[in-house]
Amino acid sequence: MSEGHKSADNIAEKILAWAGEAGKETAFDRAEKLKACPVGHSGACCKICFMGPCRLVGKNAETEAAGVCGATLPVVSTRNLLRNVAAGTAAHSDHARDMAATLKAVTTGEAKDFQVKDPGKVMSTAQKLGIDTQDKDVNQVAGEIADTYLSWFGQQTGEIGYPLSAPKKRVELWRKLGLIPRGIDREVVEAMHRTNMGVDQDPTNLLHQAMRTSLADGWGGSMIGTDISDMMFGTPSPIKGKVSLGVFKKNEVNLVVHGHEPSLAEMIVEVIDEPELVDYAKKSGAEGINLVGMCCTANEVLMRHGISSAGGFLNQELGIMTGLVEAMMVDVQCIMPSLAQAAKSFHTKVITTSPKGKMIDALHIEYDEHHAKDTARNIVRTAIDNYKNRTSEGERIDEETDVVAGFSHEYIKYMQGGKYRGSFRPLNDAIMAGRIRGVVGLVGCNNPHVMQDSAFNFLVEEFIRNDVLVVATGCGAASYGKAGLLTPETAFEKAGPGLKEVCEAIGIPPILHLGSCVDNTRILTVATEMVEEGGLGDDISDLPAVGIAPEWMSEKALAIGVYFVASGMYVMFGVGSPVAASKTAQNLISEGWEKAVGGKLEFVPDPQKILENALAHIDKKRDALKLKKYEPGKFAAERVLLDMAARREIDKKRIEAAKA
Ligand code: MSK
Repeated sequence: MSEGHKSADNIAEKILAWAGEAGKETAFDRAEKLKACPVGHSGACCKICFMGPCRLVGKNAETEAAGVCGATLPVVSTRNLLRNVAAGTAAHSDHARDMAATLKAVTTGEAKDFQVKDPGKVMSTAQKLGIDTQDKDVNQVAGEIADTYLSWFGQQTGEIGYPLSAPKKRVELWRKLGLIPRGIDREVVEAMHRTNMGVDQDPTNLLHQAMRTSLADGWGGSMIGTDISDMMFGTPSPIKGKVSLGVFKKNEVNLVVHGHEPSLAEMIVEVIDEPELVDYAKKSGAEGINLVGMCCTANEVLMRHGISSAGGFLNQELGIMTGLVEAMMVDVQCIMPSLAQAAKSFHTKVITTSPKGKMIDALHIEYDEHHAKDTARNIVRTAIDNYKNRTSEGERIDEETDVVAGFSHEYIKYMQGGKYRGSFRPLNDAIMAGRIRGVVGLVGCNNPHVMQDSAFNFLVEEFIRNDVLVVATGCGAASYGKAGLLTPETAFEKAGPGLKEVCEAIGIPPILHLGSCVDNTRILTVATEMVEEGGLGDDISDLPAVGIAPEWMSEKALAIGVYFVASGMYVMFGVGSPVAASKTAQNLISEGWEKAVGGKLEFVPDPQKILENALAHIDKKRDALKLKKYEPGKFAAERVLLDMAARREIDKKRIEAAKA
């Protein structure tokens, strides 16, 4: 961490300075005080049974019995990693299960406050799932989709459906290796069983299950979560918004929606402008009600409604420390347990809403999809009632940054060819010609052991300067937003000549905000479409593309990283490695996985090294595809804008492919 600075987010820095003077503690302070235990941090601690915890630190732990039971270090570290991946998969997939239950309840009329807002997405999803839509209305089809999804959780044998939409070669490889998940819950449960004391003792076998479990996330739970959100709340398209800790309004009731599942937040968006609630706020002395997002719920409501975001994971305590937050509604995942404590010195009410996520000292208003708007109104009123309790305590900064978000994969395709001829051809052509060097998914969490946003912002600027298109999700996307990098104008100043030219021609910024952490699956879909468009190989592993999570902290991030690897991608994580203690484990997830599935996972704490590795990998993939060597400003051929004949040719090929 650079001396004296905890964050590259200027407003966060100012609030942290105020908190330091006011004696308020944050995760940034606790991260400095609580040095991580080096044994656990490096994956050498086993606490699976009560003969331990065992520290596998002996000089021969790599090869000889080192735990009381005789476990070696590679067994313990890969077992820990598998458990992490299972937990991350469980989180995303349980989110998806709730969404599927809500979708089903919408179609049966039991969740009257919701509707299916994107019938087009329902029909395209049905087509992807092989559901017959003839003579059926949208509701009926959506009901069958929900049934299909719900069946995938408890499925015991066979294959869940979404992985089959990956490129053909990838599906064949997965089949050959037995990696297609049999059922989402089954893979998580089996991961827990295998890592129980005395079951799977083979690091390669444990890591095989890590890949299969992660695929139940990326091509299962997370993909379901994204698709249902699009069906029910609308598929995102570019929209303007603001991201910053300065988005709270001094004369209005500030209500924050924080967490991950978008259903209740969507209901709050729907009721927030109801005249009775606005009048109620005015009667309470406020000028209005200001809805603000935090973390991934922020990404969901920003992408669909342009609701302002207060930033990512590490901004949650700082939001409260502005003293301007009347209520912070939370649901599941990435909610700091410190929130209710932090809120105690202010007037903020922390409101938990999920029966799965309660917090001592928080107010609990349980969300029920059957009475969703009533729950939402209750929460808004609770925030309004609390306005009168606001004091002058806190650090308030007026500063907002404009962003453009909302790049669903459907929109990315649309913007390259229009409604009827959406295509990935222009992007593929630009990569083939060397205008765009490659694509990087620069995603993931913040971690107070890294100066907040510093690795993200360094890397994103370097990538676009090097003509690499960046796709972003989660807290990474919030980081670029706060830094002013998500507007086409600002980023165009920083993009390399080829990327700039393509972005101007297509009308996109060089950093595309794709959504929340479940929306990383949009990147899988984009990668699949790029492969299927032709010219960049026949598998995801052929693409000049890299996945990076430079400031990661969550088990969900590990599940995401592993599903990208299993899908054929080179993935790098910053911060440090959870298997650092074991050379064998490190080799198995890098060289071992690369040999097996074409993707590899590496932990590279130095952002400069991440950059070098990523560019070298992109260039290596370009060479393998026999593409023109990337040289800034020198392109292989004149730019070919799609004329009608070219578009017809693409359509013809697509129709032929569909018939085949
Ligand atoms: S919120 S999982 S800190 S991206 Fe999705 Fe951010 Fe990571 Fe949570």
